[in-house]
Amino acid sequence: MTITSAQLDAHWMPFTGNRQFKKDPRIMVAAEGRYYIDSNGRKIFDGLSGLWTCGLGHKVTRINEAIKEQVDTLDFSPSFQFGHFKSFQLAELITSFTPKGLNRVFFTASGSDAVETALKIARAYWAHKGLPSKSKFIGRTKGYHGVNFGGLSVGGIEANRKIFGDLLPANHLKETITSENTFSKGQPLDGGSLAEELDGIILSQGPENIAAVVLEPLSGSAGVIPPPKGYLERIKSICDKHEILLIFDEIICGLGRLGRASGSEAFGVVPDIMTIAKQLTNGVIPMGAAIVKSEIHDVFMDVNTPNYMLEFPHGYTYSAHPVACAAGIASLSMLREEDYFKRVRDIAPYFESLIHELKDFSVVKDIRNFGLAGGITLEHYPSEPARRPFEVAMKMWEKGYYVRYAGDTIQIAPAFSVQETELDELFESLRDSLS
Ligand code: PXG
Repeated sequence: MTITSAQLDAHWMPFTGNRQFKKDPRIMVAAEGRYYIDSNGRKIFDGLSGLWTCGLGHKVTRINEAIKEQVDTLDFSPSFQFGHFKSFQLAELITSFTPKGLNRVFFTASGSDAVETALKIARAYWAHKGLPSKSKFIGRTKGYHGVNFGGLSVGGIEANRKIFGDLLPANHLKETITSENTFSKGQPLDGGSLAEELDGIILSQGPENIAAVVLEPLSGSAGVIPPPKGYLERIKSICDKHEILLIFDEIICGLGRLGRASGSEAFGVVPDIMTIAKQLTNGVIPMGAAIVKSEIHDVFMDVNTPNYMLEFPHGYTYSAHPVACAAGIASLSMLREEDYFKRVRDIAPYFESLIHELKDFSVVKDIRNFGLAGGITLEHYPSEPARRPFEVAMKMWEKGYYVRYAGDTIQIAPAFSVQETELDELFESLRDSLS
């Protein structure tokens, strides 16, 4: 099969240099296990598990069978006012992966929707508690929380925000990469005290005006930035002191990438609200969720209105889509039954040792890793930070590797079943591409 120029013109691609892509398209036609096949019949190693989605690999029989059975049984069910069994099964299953206390699941259609849902729950929670002025948010520089207006507001990647005009009121903590903690393996020892800045921001804005702090426990899209030791613990205690909710955006961190069920578990800090997506269905069908503590949920239910009235005027046509639920149940069941979190923890030290061997290249300015996630910051060409990662990723593509290039970083996040020999070859190719 080929692609025509009219077809290329018709599709405006997301987060893509469309002009470059359409001159030299990179088209996937099939996928199995840890590999894609491209339109030239080449086998391509999937170095980012799709888009951090497919930790279980591609063409997973159990997930595909569940989907086929679901479309043949109940292909769609109205998400409002009527239910189907699988959403309740999946919700209960999700709560067996989340920290104790986070046990009410609101389904969404994507990660961005999950973030918007979490922000709306936070504001509405305070309004129900008689504190409607608690409406501002605090995010972090380099944070990524999707592309809708709320997520953009708390997000801290300037390039994603600047052309879209007024956003929600939000302040941003500093990023946690410092000159002292570059090339850290896992959680940096330096930088935990950066969390103290939160206290000052809260006092300057007034705690009575702040709904929530929103963070990725480990920043993913910004290039894999693990939290310094002690950082998240301090953030949590400052939030508690000022009665501000803590939202962990676990869309990349959750469900195995860090070798645990969540970033919360990996780093030992429990938020009030958590968002997940991506690995929830192994990326096969779009789905996200916001999971909240029952105390938060109960405030919504504890209202003096007739019980047929809505408690939370929010939801998506595709919330808890039955086909996504079927994929989610299969995906989560496999993660648990086949002990993939342990598999990630077992291979992570090998991944860590290989990625840090790239330190000797003069263009490599920092390397960060945790679990099966790695980020490499490359030296900028003058005023062109994104060019070198693009060039390196294109060399990798020529060699049969898909790795992600974003901002001034290369990101690597292979499937949970990745073999040591595959990592050897991937990093060997990366060494060649950096030379
Ligand atoms: N929050 C986080 C932490 C994410 O990583 C979203 C929200 C938004 O999810 P949706 O499903 O609306 O895209 C994400 C998505 C990358 C990359 O390579 C990361 C994402 C999306 C695309 C690329 O880093 N993360």
